Amino acid sequence: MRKLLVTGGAGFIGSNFVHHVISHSDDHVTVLDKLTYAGNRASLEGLPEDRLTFVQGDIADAALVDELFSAADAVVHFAAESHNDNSLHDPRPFLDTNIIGTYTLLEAARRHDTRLHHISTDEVYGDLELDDPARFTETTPYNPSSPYSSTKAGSDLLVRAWVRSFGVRATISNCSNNYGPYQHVEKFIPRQITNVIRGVRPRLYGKGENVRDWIHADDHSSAVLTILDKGALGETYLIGADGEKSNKEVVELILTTMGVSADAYDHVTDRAGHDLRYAIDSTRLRDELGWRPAYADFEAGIAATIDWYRANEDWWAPSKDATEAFYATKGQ
Ligand code: NAD
Ligand code: TDX
Repeated sequence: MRKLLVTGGAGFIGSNFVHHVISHSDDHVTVLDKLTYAGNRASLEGLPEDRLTFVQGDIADAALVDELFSAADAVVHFAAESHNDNSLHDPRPFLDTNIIGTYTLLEAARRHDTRLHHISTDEVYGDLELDDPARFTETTPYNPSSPYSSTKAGSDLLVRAWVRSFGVRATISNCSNNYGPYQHVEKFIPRQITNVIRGVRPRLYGKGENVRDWIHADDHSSAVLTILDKGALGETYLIGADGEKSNKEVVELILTTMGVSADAYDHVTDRAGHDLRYAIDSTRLRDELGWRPAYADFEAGIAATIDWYRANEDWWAPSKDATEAFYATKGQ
């Protein structure tokens, strides 16, 4: 039985990964999570008590991190400040968690020679033109646009340096946009679904032409477990499921799936520095490690996600008003 430490395990993707690991392995999981506004203990409910230990704390707390690393066989690092719009408003927590927090984990991995998998994003590569046939690969140069993506890029570069200079046994994955249950209502898809549930028109930034490459969070989790088990140390793997859609297409799909007219949305102030298009080429992960996504049907995945938000208002309602109050101050 492997002892896994999962940082950020009360967040959207981290909690999905904890559920995935507990149902697909014998591993014991310890979650280290600060429970910021984005963390929710309820996302881990229903798991067997003998398989999961929850520790509330900060990944930048070196003493706590050292103690937890001394008891772990491997660490999967999801904890981050994750929302671009917040990073444009107040970048500081992004530096503290994404840079200093990752540095703190790397130093502990070095001391204890602990296997570490670092979770990152396709946003480190910047953006692509709408008509560019190219997609991001493991060799695309870094070119981040926002305070969020630049701190994620910085954290990736720290991991690479600790691998090369200190021999830390780490891998990195850069994934595209995730969707599914338990995603915070600040993010695009749950924001629009919960708006429609409340009778509010969805809000599209700018013209809505921006393209994101959507993957179900379950597929992200299966890819991360594959890389943890079979990935080559020191290497980077891109995770994606060929899910490119414009924001306009996604909003129209949400509206029609929820029985509302496809044009019942508003255009609002665009995001500053808004990346135009992301697209992932995940050939390496598929060819070298044999990973395949399970969700081929985006429409079905969105319909199931809508059903989940309809059935779980208790989970998201406490965050909704504060989130919308923040957006209102930005004209969004
Ligand atoms: P999230 O915001 O839903 O969750 C982040 C979690 O980290 C929360 O539980 C929060 O409490 C915790 N946390 C924040 N600061 C912490 C700290 N200092 N110490 C300990 N815990 C802390 O984020 P998410 O969408 O689940 O993203 C998880 C990871 O995946 C991030 O590293 C993000 O960059 C990456 N990622 C996300 C997406 C996406 O579409 N959401 C895509 C690619 C990569
Ligand atoms: O109300 C909205 N209207 C809108 O048009 C919101 C919240 C967003 N958008 C647009 C902005 C983006 O083009 O939708 C797209 C998706 O926005 P977000 O959900 O904020 O995601 P994004 O900025 O693409 O980043 C996400 O994917 C990569 C995650 O939040 C990151 O953590 C991850 O690294």
